[in-house]
Amino acid sequence: MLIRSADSSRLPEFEVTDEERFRQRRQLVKAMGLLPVAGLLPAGLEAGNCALADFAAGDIELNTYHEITHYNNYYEFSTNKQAVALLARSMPLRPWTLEVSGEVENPLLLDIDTVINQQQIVERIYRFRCVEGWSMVIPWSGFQLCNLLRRAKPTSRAKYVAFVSHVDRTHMIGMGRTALEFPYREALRIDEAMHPLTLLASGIYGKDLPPQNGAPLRLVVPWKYGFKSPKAIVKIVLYEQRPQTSWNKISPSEYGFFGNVNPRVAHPRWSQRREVRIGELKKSRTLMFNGYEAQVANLYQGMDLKQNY
Ligand SMILES: Nc1nc2c(c(=O)[nH]1)N[C@H]1C(S)=C(S)[C@@H](COP(=O)(O)O)O[C@H]1N2
Ligand SMILES: [Mo]
Repeated sequence: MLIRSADSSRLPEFEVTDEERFRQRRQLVKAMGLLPVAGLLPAGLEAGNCALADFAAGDIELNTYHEITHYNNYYEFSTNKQAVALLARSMPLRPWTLEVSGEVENPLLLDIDTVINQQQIVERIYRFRCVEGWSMVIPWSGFQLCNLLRRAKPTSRAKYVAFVSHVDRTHMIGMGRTALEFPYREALRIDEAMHPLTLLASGIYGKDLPPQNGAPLRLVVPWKYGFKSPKAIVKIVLYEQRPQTSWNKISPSEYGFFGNVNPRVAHPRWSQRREVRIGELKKSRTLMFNGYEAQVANLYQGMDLKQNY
């Protein structure tokens, strides 16, 4: 669908694209029959060594820009979702370096704008599901994590990919007020990290990612609960052994390492059968792997999916 080069993402016309025009353009693209309803492009479409996922979520209504940017989980600032946007507003986002290290042949230490500008920027409309029982549909822009990892050349020992979020003690005024330890840490198994749906997002609605959503760069893994998508990433480290992750460390029975969306496995506080789409009144059914079962179920063959891993 709407695959743009890094350069075209800087076109002024794209910068001024507002929400309504974004929606209209999407309708147009759909009418022209360019949007596949669901699924990956046929195998063989490769970007370097990374399979390219040209994925569209189908005919689902997008959440508004305002909804996406004013209902946020970002505990470094606050546990109050409505307060995060205001609190995160003044955090400095440049200069910013991104490190890729650990079990790699070619460690990287890159300026964030270099990273983003060198990548093929894609647009992905993904469902997003928080373990607390709410969900949204978000038009991200970003690039496939696989492309960046390939540049760093993972060694044969690399089995896990860990992510470390930024810490700014001056601006992140919520850090002392939760049981969570900071920096916020998350991790994926390497095959999950290399999966074509796994995105490093640098924008929503075609605009730069706002601070409250994890600027300048955050992970998006659409078949997992939201806590698996760390914001404001400064380090990506590859390991042979499974690294510790923030939520799993404080409550493994509530936050399994895998964190795959699964309506059949209840969280101790929240049944996961249904979800509230932000902006809607009626609850809807939660889908296995958040609706991405066809794309990702093969990653978990042989695992008992009734377990909260
Ligand atoms: N650094 C950091 N990343 C984070 C969190 C956080 O508190 N700190 N919260 C997670 C949780 S629980 C969710 S649901 C999503 C929320 O993303 P959003 O605010 O863009 O919707 O961010 C995830 N990433
Ligand atoms: Mo969440």
